[in-house]
Amino acid sequence: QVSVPDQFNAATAFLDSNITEGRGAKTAIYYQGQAFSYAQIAELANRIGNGLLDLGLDMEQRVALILLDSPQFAAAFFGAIKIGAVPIPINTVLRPDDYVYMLNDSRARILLIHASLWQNIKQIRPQLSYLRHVIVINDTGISASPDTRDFEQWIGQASAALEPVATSKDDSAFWLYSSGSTGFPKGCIHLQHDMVYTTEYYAKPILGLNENDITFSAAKLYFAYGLGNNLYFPFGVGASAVHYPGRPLAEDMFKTIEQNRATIFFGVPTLYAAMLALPDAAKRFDCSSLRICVSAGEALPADILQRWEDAFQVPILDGIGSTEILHIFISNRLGEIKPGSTGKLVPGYAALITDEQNIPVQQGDIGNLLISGDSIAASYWNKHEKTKATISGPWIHTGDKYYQDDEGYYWYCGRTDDMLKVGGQWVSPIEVENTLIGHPAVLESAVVGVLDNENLVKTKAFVVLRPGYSASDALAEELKDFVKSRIAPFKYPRQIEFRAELPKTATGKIQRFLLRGTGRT
Ligand code: 3SK
Repeated sequence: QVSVPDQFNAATAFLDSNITEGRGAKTAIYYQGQAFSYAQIAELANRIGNGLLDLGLDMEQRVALILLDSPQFAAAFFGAIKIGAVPIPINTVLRPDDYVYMLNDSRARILLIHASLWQNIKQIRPQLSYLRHVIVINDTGISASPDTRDFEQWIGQASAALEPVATSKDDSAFWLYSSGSTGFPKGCIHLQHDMVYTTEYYAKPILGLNENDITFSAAKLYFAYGLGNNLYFPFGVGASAVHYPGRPLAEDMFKTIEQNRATIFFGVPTLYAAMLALPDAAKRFDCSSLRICVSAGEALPADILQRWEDAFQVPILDGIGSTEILHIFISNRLGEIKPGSTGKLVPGYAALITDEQNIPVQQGDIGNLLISGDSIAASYWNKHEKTKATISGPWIHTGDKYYQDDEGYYWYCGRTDDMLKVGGQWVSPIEVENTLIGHPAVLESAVVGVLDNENLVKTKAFVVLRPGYSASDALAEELKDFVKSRIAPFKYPRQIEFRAELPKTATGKIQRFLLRGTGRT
């Protein structure tokens, strides 16, 4: 049983404990050929915490982090928590409108941002009603605006000594934004004790994570998945993490594993497929340091798992987590992998599979998956109705359809809403449709998920053109670029099919299920 004392500060437990337990000189983070010790990260966290206090940030006030994976990210996250403020790691590849929403919804007072991302925010700065200070981490030589502060100067003026604030185990620690099929993203409020729960129940027993490990996560730290994989899990056991600030391209992943002798690699199915597609990867790259790989974000097809194991002799543990639950709650285990299944319940969590009346179904029948466990977000910020619809008592509706087989393994069967997981990231078909309709050639569209040759979900748009426009490959490419330029680029439809009309019910509702079967590439 995991027990967290009433007075508890997660920065003390996950960062400073490494100093008090004698690991100050140990490498906490490998970053671009350099090693940063726990003592260096702890000192940087203290300076950032003091810098935030100097700017007047109070307990519970939010500080937004639009940062690349880096030692500064780690230090900013824990430095904020140490003073009882609330860091919000935010996706670095969103569109300006998304940032306006999240920064205003959260009322973040301070923003820490990497210089390469500042251009996105600069243009919307006048719309950010609550933001008081912007601190730019500038290792690029790009000169920041006069209305921002330089990170190095700012921390240079701050003290390196900082006592943690006496937060309670149930104080807010950090937020993460989660997106749904409709409406705005929802700020999930995670509490000081949540990271302890996922570390004790998933990272230690399922992954056997220990201080000899070197973690490397392709999933970025601003995702719940990456935050655990590559920050608070390794810090929670005194291991080392490899932070990679760039795009997770297949070849670079292999090189990073090889150069840093990573022992655990965390990816998503699309990336594993891309890594397998590199010719002679197993001969060209030395992955012998890996003892385990992990996949989440979308269901891992059995074929990808098998091919990976054959090529690299390392198992992939597939699991499912959510931003709301913070990390993986159903997972395969070493020596007990059932290819194609999500695995069994992680200790510390309970599951229910129910019908539309909320009555548990018979084992083997498909239903809606509910989970209980003490890492679930306390609520959605400022979204009372959404909170009530999602969290009831100890249970949270995951929005996933599952069945459990007679050996206790869970099998993913799709979503209860229309949301799609593409390359490990949520895509709302409705948002893509609403974007396409903004193009002058588009009369109407329907976006669905279709399986590619690797059994991975890709978005496909069926488009009816306005009179005067004719279908062509060039127009299809133009529509893809149009979507990329309007919403986060990863949401663009990978295939576009022009149709004279879309299948509809008598009342005019698009029959998406008739389109879903028509996409395999
Ligand atoms: O996408 C997932 O399966 C996941 C895994 C761990 C943590 C968070 C998420 C969303």
